[in-house]
Amino acid sequence: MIKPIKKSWAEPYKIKMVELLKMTTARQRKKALEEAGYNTFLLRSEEVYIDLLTDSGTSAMSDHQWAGMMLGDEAYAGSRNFYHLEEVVKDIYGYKYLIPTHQGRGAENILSKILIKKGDIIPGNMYFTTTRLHQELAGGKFEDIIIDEAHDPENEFPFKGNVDLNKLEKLIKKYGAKKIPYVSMATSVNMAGGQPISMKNLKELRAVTKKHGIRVIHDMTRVAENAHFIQQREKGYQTKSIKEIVKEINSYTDGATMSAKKDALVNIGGFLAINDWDVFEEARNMVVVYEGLHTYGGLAGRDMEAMAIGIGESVNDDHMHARVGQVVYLGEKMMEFGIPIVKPVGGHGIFVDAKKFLPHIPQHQFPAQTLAAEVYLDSGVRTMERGVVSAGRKANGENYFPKLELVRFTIPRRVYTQAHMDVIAESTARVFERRHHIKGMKMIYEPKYLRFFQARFEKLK
Ligand code: PM9
Repeated sequence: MIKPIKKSWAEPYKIKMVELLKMTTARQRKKALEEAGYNTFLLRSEEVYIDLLTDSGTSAMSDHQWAGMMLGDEAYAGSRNFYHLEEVVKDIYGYKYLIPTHQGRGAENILSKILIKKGDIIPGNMYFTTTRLHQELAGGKFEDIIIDEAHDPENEFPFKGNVDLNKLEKLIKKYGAKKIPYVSMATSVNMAGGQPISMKNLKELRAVTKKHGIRVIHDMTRVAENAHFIQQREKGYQTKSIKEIVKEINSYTDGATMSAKKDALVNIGGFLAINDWDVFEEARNMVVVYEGLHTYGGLAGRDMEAMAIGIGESVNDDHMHARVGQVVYLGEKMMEFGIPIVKPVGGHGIFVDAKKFLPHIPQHQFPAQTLAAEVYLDSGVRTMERGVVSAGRKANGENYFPKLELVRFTIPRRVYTQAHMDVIAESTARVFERRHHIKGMKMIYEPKYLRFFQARFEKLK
C-alpha cells in the first residue's frame, strides 16, 4: 500500500523585515556566562543567538499591528484605542469590564489586593511565580490542586492542566468556602509545560465552585493555545473554531488576568477583565494608584491598539495551527535525539526534564539552571530554568523543592524558522552527549523576591 504523503504545517505569513543576529564564539559565550553569574536572565540579548528565554513580549507583530501603532491616540484620558480594546475584549473574550495594566502582574496585584484577605486560601492548577507572589503579598496562601499527572513529565494524559476536584472539595471542607475568595485557574499551565485544561474539567470546576459560591478567576495568558488543544483533543470540539472555544472557556469564569505579551502578540501590555461591577469599580479606582488612569493603565494608546489587533490575530485557526506546529516540530526533533522532555508537548515551548538529563546532579545543586547554562555555552541558545530556583522559598524560609525540574525552551511567536528549530535540537543533543561530565552549581547571590530573575551562581569544581 502507498503511504499517504505527510501534510506539513507552515506559517500563514511571509517575512517582510529581518533583524540581524550576532554570532558568538565559544570563548565569548564562556565570558558572557561568567559575567552573568550563570543566570541566563543576566545575559545581554546581544550575546544570544536564538533567544528562547521566554515567549513573553517577544512575538513579531504583524503589519496590521504596526499600522495600528500609527493610530495611537495618546490622550491622557479616554483614548479611542482604549475603547477599541474594550470592544475586542467583550467581543472575543466575552468579559464585561476591562482595566488595562502595563502587563499581567499589574492585573494580578490589583486583583489580589481586592479579593484576598489575610489568611485566605487560593487553590489553583499549579502555581505561577508572579501570580503566587501577589497572592502571598496580599496575605493569602496558594494551594496546588492540579491533577497528579501534571507533576509527572512522562505521563501523556492529554489534559495535564486539569483541576483535581477532590483536592478542591477537601480544601473547601477543611477551610470553609468563606476562606476561599476564588479558584485561580490557568489555561495552558505554564509551569507544567504549557499543558491544557479540558472544557469538561472546566465545566465541572464551574459546577463545584458555583455550589459553594466561589469565584473562578482565569489566568488567560495563553488561552488561545489551550483552545487549540481542546480543538485537537476533546470530543465535540473538532468543528469549533479557536475563537468559539476561547469564548466558551471564558464563559465558565468570573474574570481574568491577562499578560497580553504572550497569546495577544504584543511586546507589552496586559489587563484585568471582570464581570462583577463591584470588583470592577474597586479595580478602576485602584488602577490609578498603581498603573495609571483607567483608560490607559500604564500603556500608550498605540500599545492598546496593537493589543486589540493582536487579540483578533491570536484566535485565528491557521495562526494557532502553525504556532503549536512549530513547537511540536522541535519536540519531535528533541525526542529523536533521546532528550527527555515533558510529554505531551505543550503550547509555548519544550520543557526538558533536567532531573532525567542530569540525574547525577541533586536538586539542591540546580540541575535545570546548570543545563540552561550548558546549552547557552554550546550554541548561544538562551533558555530558562523552571525548577527549584523559580519555585523560590516558602513563607518560613524553606526552599520549595518542586517535583518538576525543567529547562524551558520557549518559542516566541512568528519569530524563528524551522532551521532555527533544527539548530536548537542539535545543540541540546550535543550537551546530552557530554552530560556525564557536567557538574552542578551553587547559588552565591539570592534576591528576596522572584529570585530566578537576578540570582547568581558559581560552578562546582
Ligand atoms: N510569564 C514567562 O516567561 C514572563 C515572566 S516570568 C519569567 O512565562 C502567566 C501564566 C505567565 C506570566 C508571565 C504572568 C505574568 C502571569 N501568568 O510577565 O507580568 O506566564 O506580563 O505576566 C512569563 P507578566
